[in-house]
Amino acid sequence: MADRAAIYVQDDRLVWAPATVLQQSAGKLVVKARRPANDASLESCPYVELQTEGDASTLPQQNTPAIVEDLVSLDRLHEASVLWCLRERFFRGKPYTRTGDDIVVAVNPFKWLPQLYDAQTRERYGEKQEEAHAYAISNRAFRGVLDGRDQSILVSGESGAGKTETVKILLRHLCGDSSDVASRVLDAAPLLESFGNAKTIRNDNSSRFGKFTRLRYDGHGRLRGSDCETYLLEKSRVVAQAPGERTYHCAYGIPDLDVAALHYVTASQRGTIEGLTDEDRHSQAWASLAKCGVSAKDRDSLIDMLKAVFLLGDSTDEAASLLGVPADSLKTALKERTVTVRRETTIVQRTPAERTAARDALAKELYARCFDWVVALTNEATSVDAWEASCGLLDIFGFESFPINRFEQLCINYANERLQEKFCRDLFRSVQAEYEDEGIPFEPIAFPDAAAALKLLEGPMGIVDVLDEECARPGGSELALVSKLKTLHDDNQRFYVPDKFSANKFGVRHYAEPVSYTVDGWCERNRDALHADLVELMKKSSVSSLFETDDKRQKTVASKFRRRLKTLLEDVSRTETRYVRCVKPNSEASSSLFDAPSVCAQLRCAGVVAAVEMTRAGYPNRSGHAAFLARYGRLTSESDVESVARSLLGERRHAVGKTRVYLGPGVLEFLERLLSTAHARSATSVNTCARRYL
Ligand code: AD9
Ligand code: MG
Repeated sequence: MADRAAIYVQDDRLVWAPATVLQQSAGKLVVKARRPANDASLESCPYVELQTEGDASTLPQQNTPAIVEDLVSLDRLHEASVLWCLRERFFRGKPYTRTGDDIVVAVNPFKWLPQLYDAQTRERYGEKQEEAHAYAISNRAFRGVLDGRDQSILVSGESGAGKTETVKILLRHLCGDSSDVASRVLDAAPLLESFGNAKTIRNDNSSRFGKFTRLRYDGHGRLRGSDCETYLLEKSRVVAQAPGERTYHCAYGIPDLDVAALHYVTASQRGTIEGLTDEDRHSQAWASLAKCGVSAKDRDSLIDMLKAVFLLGDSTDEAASLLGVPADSLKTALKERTVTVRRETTIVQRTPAERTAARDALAKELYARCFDWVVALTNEATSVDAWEASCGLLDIFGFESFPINRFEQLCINYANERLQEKFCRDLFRSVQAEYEDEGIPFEPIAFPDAAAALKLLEGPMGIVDVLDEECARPGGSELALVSKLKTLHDDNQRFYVPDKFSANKFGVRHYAEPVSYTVDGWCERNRDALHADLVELMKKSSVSSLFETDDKRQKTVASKFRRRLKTLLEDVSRTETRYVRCVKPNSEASSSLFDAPSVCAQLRCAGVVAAVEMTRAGYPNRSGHAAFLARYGRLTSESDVESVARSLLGERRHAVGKTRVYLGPGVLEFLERLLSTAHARSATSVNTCARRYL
């Protein structure tokens, strides 16, 4: 039977299920669909017979082979084949799949596969690239470093998809032998995790900040040091956590403090983590501090500061004493605020709610500065003045879309919009390069245009600008933000109004999907300013050094983020860039569940299918010369690939490259029809068949 009978049919659980056609007549299609037995979520019914309407030739066809190391080598390319390939690899303990040389898709295996990461495997990827692996990416980056070219690897994916673990895997590979520098660089990771990670409902070890680590090498490819930048630490977690979540890991290891009994942490009292105990995590973190060269004195100050942060919710007196300020001064600064209008100073009493807010703001700010301090300490411990080439590793929050999306989601999605634009640009270039290598004409391909989205987000009078304006304007408000955006961006196709009746919402059509944002509290989140009285008090405290550089006219969160994102992208654009797209196979952290609808949605968000489609824009199918000749050569009397293609395809869209034959839309199906007709009428001359279809 010809292959065209092997297709994918739509399926609720699998999204696409492989099926074979049993019968096809007058718009009716009977297929036998396979229900794979390896998936714990599916009942053990290996085959089902389905009857649907439609035509088998319009459904995605299966590939031979269906399981490949490189998605680009699938001869029939569509979402179904990508999904099926990733799924089968997941169940075979192969979490990595390539998309060309510079993109790896990593499906979180949710169990440690030691054979994938042993010294032998690491070595192997040092010499030649075999199976798809994260090491193939780090290896290529390292080769670039050896040639003196700066590199970066951008790791993305949703929460729990495995970004942080992947970055650690890459880091270990890139750090090479166990030198002193390497161990200092590697020790910094658990330390930052202790201060910046926490248990959330999605991930027991969720990073609540973005991180860009640059490894610095000398001219011989020897690691010399590193440098780390962090983005948008989630401060709100310090004072409250959602049910089932916990505060930052480090809080549970503060000596002499029963953190679970405190006001700021009680919500998550029962939130324990399986696996690493808090003691383990803590002994590691404090040990890393010492290894990073932090003095006992600095360590004690850090502990006092952390204690003060978490005690603020319960005992202002104790917090004040730990911070080295008089308790009365702290109480006053929380109770009252000084307002200066036209050089006249008055004291305004805060309402009880405002007092709580001021106290929480102080706790959050102190924690954020503790975190920055830890980052600075690790940077000092690994800093280096001179280097020949760098390799940057970005572990950044993936695209987010929840039932309610707030300011944080806007920032995250804004970052993803920029990164996606870079991803598409790089991809475009790689497609162009492939066509050049193959010696076939490059025709411009559809390129998702991010300009309108970026204009809306970061352009003049875009969301960031208007939000800043509302934050600066006396009487500015979130409702005014929405109404101004409606007026200013009415004609931008990336902007939309999700709900005519809610004045506190606006929508952005992101590259992944439209997201409706709820603006309540955005002005405060964006200003994120500690009142001047509290800043002044902190400048007199034992942690004054952390407040020295405070600028009164501090920038807003959104505009700071815009500036830093711009710098990040400028830095990255000066490097050779590779990508790891992490995918979460299920929300239960199970190594035997593959939630196809969710994976499919993630692939869309990560632009994986779009990437493969773009690679194939002009020519959706391709085949190596030998495979093409072996399959279709018998349909003609010709023997070389060009003549076979010309005689079978005539004017139909195709191109013969140096190593591959590229086929335009519908051309593969046409060839397959020729083949099956030839089979059916093996007695008839093939040329007659060909003429019938031409
Ligand atoms: V978040 O956005 O910070 O919430 P990440 O960083 O994407 O998220 P993380 O790397 O923390 O996810 O991975 C989540 C969990 O998946 C880990 O704690 C591991 O238990 C598991 N994981 C991830 N990658 C691997 C792997 N390569 N092998 C085994 C893994 N387990
Ligand atoms: Mg993480």
